[in-house]
Amino acid sequence: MTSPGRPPLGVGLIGYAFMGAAHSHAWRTAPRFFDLPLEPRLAVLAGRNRSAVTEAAGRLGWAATETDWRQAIERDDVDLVDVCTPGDTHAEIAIAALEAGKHVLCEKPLANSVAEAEAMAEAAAKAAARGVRSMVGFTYRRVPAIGLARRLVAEGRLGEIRHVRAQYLQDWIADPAAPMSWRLEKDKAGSGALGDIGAHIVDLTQHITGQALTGVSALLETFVTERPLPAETGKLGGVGGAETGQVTVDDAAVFLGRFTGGAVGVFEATRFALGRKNAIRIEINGSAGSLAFDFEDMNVLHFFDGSEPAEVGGFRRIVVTEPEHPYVGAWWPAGHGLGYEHGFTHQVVDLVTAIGTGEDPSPSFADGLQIQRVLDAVERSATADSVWTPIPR
Ligand code: SOE
Repeated sequence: MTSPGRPPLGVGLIGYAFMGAAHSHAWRTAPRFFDLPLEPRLAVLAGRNRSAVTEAAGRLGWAATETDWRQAIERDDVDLVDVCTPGDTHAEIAIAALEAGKHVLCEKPLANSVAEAEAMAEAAAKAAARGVRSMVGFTYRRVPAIGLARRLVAEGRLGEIRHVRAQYLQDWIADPAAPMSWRLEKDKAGSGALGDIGAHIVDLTQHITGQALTGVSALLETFVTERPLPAETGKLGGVGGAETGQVTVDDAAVFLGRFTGGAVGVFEATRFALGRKNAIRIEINGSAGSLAFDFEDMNVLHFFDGSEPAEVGGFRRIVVTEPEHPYVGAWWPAGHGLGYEHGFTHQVVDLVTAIGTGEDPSPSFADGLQIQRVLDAVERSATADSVWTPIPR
């Protein structure tokens, strides 16, 4: 439902690749399905290449373009800056926007280092005192089945949480001929599978359980250290040319963790799980029940209720498409299902609602900083000799 009578919220989006397209869709769609306190306006799209940003703005529905993000932030028709650039520019753009009094949505992971994330969280706290809001884009929190999982844990249906098992599995660089991308350069991305997709399962498991990780023991691996430079730029993947470049990030991250409530966790993030395209698998076992989720079947949550008699007990396959489920009431009749893009739309809904009602959105930059500290601890653990115990031959 569009709400033209509502006060406008001018949005400036920085970046127009994969995430920029997903965010554009969300900004356009959210007010058409949800009753928002403010009316998002797709004011300006910013990117360095004039012809590419002009083409993207036309395709994605933006009213104007800028080739310098600073100009976008300064515009009077921009109230909120949405940062969809590689991680090495998050801190500079987000802090400048907050200081200019603009609300900020920043893609995950929040930054490329703890120091940057600390500066961002500090800027966000100062801005919040002036009513300027900020949020980090851990969109999978907004998948209805994940919302239901969190609700079941909060209601005590799982009892005391003992095991957390989480995997984020992709395969888009499993082929050594897959070309270089900014996601494989430490300077630009901060880390590899760890920050790009591992950050999501850190956020999701903490969000569902309501517990924070207190420590980790990790290993990181880079399977392919040199790749062809891209012959053409694409979304993910693309075609490689004759020249090669160095991969400077991890291809896979594997770690153990402990949670504040006493649960133990096992985490795995890789872009080498051949055949797995975007599998986010989470299983949680508590003293009273268990739940399991896989993003490749994202409209389903498996729930085991330990109080049921053994003869009829078993994992229940809940199809999370009922109007009672988080976010679902605004969409289609039961059974019709949602997709990847809906998480981004729900993110816009929650952010605009928080801004309109004067509340701090979640996950905050402080939450993003906490996750950055987990990523940093994983990297430090993986390089510390003490965590690896060789087996004598
Ligand atoms: C690439 O691995 C990527 O686009 C991540 O950066 C996103 O966060 C995830 O949603 C899909 O995969």
